[in-house]
Amino acid sequence: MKEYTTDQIRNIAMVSHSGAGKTMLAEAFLHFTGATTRLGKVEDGTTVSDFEEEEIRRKLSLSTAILPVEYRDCKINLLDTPGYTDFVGEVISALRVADGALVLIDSVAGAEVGTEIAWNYCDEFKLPRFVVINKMNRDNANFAKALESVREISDVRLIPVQLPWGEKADFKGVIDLLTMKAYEGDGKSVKDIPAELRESAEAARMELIEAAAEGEDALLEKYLEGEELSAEEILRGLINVTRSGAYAPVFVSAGSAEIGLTRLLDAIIDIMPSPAQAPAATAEGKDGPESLSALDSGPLAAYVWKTTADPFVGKITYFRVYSGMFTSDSRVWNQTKGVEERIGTVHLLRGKEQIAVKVVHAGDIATVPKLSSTATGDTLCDRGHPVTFSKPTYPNALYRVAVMPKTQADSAKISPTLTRLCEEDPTLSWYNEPATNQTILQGMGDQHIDVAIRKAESKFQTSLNVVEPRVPFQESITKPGQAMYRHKKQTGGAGQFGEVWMRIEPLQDEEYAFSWDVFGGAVSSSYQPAIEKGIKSVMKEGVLAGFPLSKVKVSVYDGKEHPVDSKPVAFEIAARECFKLAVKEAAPVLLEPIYNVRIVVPEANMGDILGDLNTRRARVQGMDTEKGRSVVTAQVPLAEMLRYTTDLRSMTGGRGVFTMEFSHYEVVPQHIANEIIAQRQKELAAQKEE
Ligand SMILES: Nc1nc2c(ncn2[C@@H]2O[C@H](COP(=O)(O)OP(=O)(O)OP(=O)(O)O)[C@@H](O)[C@H]2O)c(=O)[nH]1
Ligand SMILES: [Mg+2]
Repeated sequence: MKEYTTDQIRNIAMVSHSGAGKTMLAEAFLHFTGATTRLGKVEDGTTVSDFEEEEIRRKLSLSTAILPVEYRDCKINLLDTPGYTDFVGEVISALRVADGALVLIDSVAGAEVGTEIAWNYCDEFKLPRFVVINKMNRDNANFAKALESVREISDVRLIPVQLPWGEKADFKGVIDLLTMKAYEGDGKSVKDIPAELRESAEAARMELIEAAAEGEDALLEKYLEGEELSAEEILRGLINVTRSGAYAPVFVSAGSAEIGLTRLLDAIIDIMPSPAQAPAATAEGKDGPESLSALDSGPLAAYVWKTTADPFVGKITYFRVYSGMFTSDSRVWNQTKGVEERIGTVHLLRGKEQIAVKVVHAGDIATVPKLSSTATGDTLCDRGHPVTFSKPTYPNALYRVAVMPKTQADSAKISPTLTRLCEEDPTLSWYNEPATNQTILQGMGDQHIDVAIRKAESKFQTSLNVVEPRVPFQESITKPGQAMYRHKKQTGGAGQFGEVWMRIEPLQDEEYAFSWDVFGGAVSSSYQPAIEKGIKSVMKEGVLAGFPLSKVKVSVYDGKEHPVDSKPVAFEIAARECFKLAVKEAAPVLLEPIYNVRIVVPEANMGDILGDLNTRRARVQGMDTEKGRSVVTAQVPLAEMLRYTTDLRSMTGGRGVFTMEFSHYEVVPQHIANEIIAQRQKELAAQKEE
């Protein structure tokens, strides 16, 4: 690949609902521009973008691929993101480093849930965007209807710069309103606009000019005075209104038929900003926020937006250079980690193909293998000019499973494997849940987890079984209690003696508090650590049903010791038993985690959703409508939400989405608590027998 400098680069993320044709359109661009000799197909697993084993198997994208399209002496770094909502983390990471976005719309389905999610993220990152009504060759393709459906979800005004030349099987090409020409097929053959389309094209061009005129005061004046705007002026106006986010220009295409390619590529190069034209990046410098322009001569500053781990290729770090030049065989400073990294050979990627380069110019996106400490979200820079870029916020996990090793050999690998998988993916995480003694893997949905489990197997040879996670219940007390316990073993051999008196009471915010209130030396304070150890072992294991105790204050206020037989272990046992008795006195209860849940569904589903929430012990907090969709906020016990991702999808045909985050712990209603306790005691008894 040729070397491209900042002005010749465009970083464009392709986003949409799953299946709108991003991967296929990118494939068409690559084929059209000669990067490939043959047009791959998603169905056959032969596209440049979907090269991972799981992508080929599932026939859809699971992670963002970089597809540089070389055209008109420029390089467009297309970031082909996955549309399936489980993989939204990939979309967020790509948008973080893009300077513009193509939002693809299936001409039959129109705007869908995934479109709206992607659209909102484009808003969040303030990205200029194009709307591409794609798959115009499909049987029920309808340009006008698809466009209208996007208007419904968009605060940005939409302005067609193209009209379809035919629809469905007759989709021949595009009518371009900037040049007022008809572009047949991929666009190489340029014709006059067919007579029957002239009138509608004229009308649409008037609207386009009006929108473009808004881009500059002088243009607007000229326009209002009835003067004609030149082609150059119209383009200039359009550039301004697009980059400011006032308008999103609309295009038409059919990737699989390679229709509508040239003028869309032209528009990306002409209208979308180069890294130098995009708003300067800001990073946190030594003396506060610092603005970094995409200049080769600036201090080095690069943001790591993606990391992949592979046992064969090793770790690959994806970065975007915001300022300065990134060179092979150099050293850079990782400001986030505070370490220096040795840089080997830097690569540009085209799908899975790695192209070694000596230098990456400001604004470009590239990769480097085998960095030891660098992770996604880190900033790489000059040691002498340290800066830190901000990391985007990723959604909280919605779906949890408990994972267990299939064999003994897997058991040793589980923790390093999970750690490496989670390093790759900011929306995937794992932890050991002490309350249930399970290893929890959490992500965005069942497919997300499924892909992770398969990767563990194929990439890291770690086989995992998946089970439904237990809810991390806790135990606590609701009133003060007290008890005494004497531990005495004084027959034969060395004796044991310890006696402890304690009072306990519920705490509000703190997990645990201890006070030593023994007066007159009834128990010497050297036994305090042993006594606390006894209490803490019960705090960990609970009294009711084996769940950890929380929010308890313990005061040890009396006891007795024996000059010879008292020893730490005796006091530890006494304290443990005494504490158990005190807890039983203090009206113990089971607590469960409650989550704040926000559900967004089509209005038609609202009744079903509320009815269903009722069966989940939810407390509905509010109902609202937002862009024609219903929003419900509620507090729901986690125990009732374990499979909500799947349930909501089936209730709404995939059109419902939700987010949830931990709120607090709350007492479990008695009849439910009884069931849980009985069940848990059975399990604990079974474990003991084993
Ligand atoms: N008729 C028609 N089908 C298309 C077109 N583009 C893509 N397809 C088909 O639509 C399906 C989805 O295409 P993809 O390119 O994988 O869509 P995507 O947007 O990348 O989907 P995700 O990776 O899941 O986000 C595939 O079966 C394609 O063959 C098109 O222009 N016309
Ligand atoms: Mg795809």
